[in-house]
Amino acid sequence: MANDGNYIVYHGLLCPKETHSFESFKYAEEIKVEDEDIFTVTYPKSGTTWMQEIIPLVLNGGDLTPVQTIPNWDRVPWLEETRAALVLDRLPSPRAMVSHMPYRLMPRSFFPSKAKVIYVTRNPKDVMVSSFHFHKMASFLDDPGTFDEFLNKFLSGQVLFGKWTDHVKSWRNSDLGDRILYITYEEMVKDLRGVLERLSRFLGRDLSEETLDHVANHCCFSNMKSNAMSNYSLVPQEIMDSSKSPFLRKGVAGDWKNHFSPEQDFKFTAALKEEMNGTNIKFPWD
Ligand code: PPS
Repeated sequence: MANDGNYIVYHGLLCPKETHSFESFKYAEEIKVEDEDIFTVTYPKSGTTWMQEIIPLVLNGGDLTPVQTIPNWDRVPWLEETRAALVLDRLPSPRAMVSHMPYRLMPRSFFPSKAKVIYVTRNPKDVMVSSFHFHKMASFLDDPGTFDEFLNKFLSGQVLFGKWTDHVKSWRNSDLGDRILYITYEEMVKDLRGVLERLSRFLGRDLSEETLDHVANHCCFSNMKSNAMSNYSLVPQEIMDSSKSPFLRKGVAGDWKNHFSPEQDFKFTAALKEEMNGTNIKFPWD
């Protein structure tokens, strides 16, 4: 592990010092994972906050109390962040957590456990766009530079949690069998109700039609954007400045088309195709 300005480097991955420390990674490595634990794992900017809203509602039959009273970072905390040590032990069972960890860096006791994983993937072009705007509003991250400069950093993995392709391959190739459910952000945008049905089956919750409608309605972009427990407005402006770019920014699939030039699109597509070559992993945007 090393220090690099705003970041610490953990197993070659850049992570913000604002929220991560060497101790927090050690804590994550050593936590005792329970069989009932539920991890939502994402590469940054792929739908983490959305799942922090959805999972508690699916688990508790649509009761809005936690999502209206507990900030998302304490409601469904990050496994690897410094707050984990303060809040994980106080979570109700089953514990729901989020993580940006690649598969190999999950807690040691995760592998032999029966804990479940929901892995959310998003079109990497939209991930990059979302991340570019996030770097402009978050004072604890380096300035992203120009869009072209940031694109080069993204492709070379000099961004938070490393290369998108490494992250996705690590989880897509995991041997977790029916312990893992794969979802895409794009499916959530297109058919949140259908995703909720899959999720509730996966988590062993039998939700009524009314409850599914109620959860889908609560978790739409506009409702989450106005929920102070989920929109990061509780974070001081000097740390996250929503006047530069709101955290819940656009919430759509395909915004990359408003940012990429044809040359950038060509370069990005070619680089990813090469890295994903031979994996048989297919996505709705391919
Ligand atoms: S982070 O920093 O890794 O936790 O970010 P993450 O939450 O994974 O990703 C942020 C993007 O998810 C969008 N988002 C949503 N989209 C649609 N509907 C809902 N309800 C929703 N909630 C969060 C958020 O707007 C970010 O995407 P962009 O493209 O920047 O809008």
